[in-house]
Amino acid sequence: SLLPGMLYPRESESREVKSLDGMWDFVISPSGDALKGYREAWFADQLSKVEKVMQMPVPSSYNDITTSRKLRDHIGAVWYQRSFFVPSSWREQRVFVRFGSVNYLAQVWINDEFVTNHEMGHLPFEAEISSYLVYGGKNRITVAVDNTLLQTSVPQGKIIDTPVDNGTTHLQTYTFDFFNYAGIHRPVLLHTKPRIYIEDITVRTGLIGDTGIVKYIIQPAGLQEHETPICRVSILDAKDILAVQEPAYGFSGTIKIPFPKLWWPRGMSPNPGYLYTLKVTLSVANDSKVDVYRLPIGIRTLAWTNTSLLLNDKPIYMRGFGRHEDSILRGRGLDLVTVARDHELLQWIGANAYRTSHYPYSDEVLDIADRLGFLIIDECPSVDTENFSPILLTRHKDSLSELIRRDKNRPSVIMWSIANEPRTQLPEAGEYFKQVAHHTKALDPTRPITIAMARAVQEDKAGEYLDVISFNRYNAWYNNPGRLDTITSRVIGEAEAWHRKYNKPVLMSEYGADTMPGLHELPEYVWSEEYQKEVLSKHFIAFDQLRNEGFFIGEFIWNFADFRTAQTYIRVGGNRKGVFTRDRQPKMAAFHVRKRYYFLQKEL
Ligand code: GCB
Repeated sequence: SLLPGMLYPRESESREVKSLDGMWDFVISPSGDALKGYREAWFADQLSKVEKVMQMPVPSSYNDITTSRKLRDHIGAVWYQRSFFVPSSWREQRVFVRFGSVNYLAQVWINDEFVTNHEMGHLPFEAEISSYLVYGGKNRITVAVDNTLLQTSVPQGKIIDTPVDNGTTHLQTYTFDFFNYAGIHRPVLLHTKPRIYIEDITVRTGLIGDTGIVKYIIQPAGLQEHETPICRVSILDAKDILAVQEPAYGFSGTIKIPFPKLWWPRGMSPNPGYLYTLKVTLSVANDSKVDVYRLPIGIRTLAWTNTSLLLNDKPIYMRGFGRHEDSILRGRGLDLVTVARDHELLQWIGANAYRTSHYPYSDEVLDIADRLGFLIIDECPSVDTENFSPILLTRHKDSLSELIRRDKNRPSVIMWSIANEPRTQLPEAGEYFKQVAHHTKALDPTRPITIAMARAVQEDKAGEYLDVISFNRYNAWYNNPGRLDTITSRVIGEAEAWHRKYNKPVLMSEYGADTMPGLHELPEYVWSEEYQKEVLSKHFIAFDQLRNEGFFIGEFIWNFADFRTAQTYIRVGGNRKGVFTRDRQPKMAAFHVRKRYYFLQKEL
């Protein structure tokens, strides 16, 4: 890939990590004068000297923390700033700053200097800042964050002028069904690397007979032409014991592990999610500094046919959810308590899979998925894609380049979702998705690709470029609300039609019903807990029949938990299709889903 590496900052004997999370100074740029901060160069001095600042926690979305409607619904730039100290000893190192995610546009200054910018939420970026720092002294970091979505951003939105009581105002509109939370959403980490360092690692694993195969490629950085590097790679098991006695040498190579412990998903092994550690050591002759990086890896194979997805040569059936990174007050900000609770609930309910709808989830979330053995459909941030243009195509491809660069080594990631509910009926959609698909395949031929489809089978123009067909459909909700008697035959009919048209494996990536916890009614009536349970049940009947037909590979309820959306009269505090509430307690249907998911686990 043409992008530099994006290895997660991990401490080692050669690397230090220092978190900049915590309270930052925060200012909203005035709505009448969006450029004020830039004009007055707010980054060039202490923000609190020129503006009235408030304290804003990082990581978090800024929207739901205060009582201000203006801040919740703000469009345009906000400014974050804090100070930090850098020890003198770091002068011998390279220093980087890494943002896990800033939504949507970020510009970063260190002291008076502009150091980097990044467009797109939910994906990390970093910059070397060695030459901007004061060593053994105080430094300042300033970040301007702009949440504006346009027709050329990923995802797309529109800014419209609209009349209000005292004139007109700009309004951000978007068609996707989740609140456009903004801010510094994931950790901000300072980290050091030696002068010569390991920039990237790519690992592919396989199995030949009883031998595990680990192929690796190391990308070094900082080497001078006359220097002779020594790159040494070894593999440790989960107990930190060498899995193979002899290390491998060189920037690329193959390591063979006899009788490896394979990475299995939940339910297919008593010990799912087994991880080894790939330990890489890089040094050069006559330089005492050695860089060390430890990457968790899982040994597994992945293959697919026109009817199934095979992990370690066994067909897999996925039972899970579409989810969101969303929680009360924090919005889309990384919250480890919520992350831990979600994975407890996913285990309690017997799920083995989820889709990172509708954007890449944090490194921290995927670390848990790797470790617990969840199967992940990893989705890029393109949702409701329309008005296809060359610039949109470029950004869309960029989103996949950045996603694959970040997640390529993860055993849990078994599929790339290159879009959610794009307008695939449009004539331009065919060529557009052909290009996105080719781009994705060129970056990673080892995983199948899919789109969560919303349009009708007959009119679709994108399916031929995919490996797996996923479809979202709301029978007895948006289509025929209240008509539970329409679900089973329609789901079966649609899944069969997709398979007939494209001869590829099919899964249902969304289905469900909005449900107010505590609302009960018999016979079942829309929005009641009984109705949600029955909608799911009718789908289960369809899935059981489809599984006998041999091409159906997974069922994903929409949604794991209730989540916040833009304000509209079809949403009560947000989307209520969760099987769990927004504060992560079960609705009635959760117990019902649990019975099915455990039954499926036993059967497989
Ligand atoms: C969909 C979308 C999802 C929505 C869901 C709904 O098809 O993919 O983002 O939240 O429907 O509940 O309307």
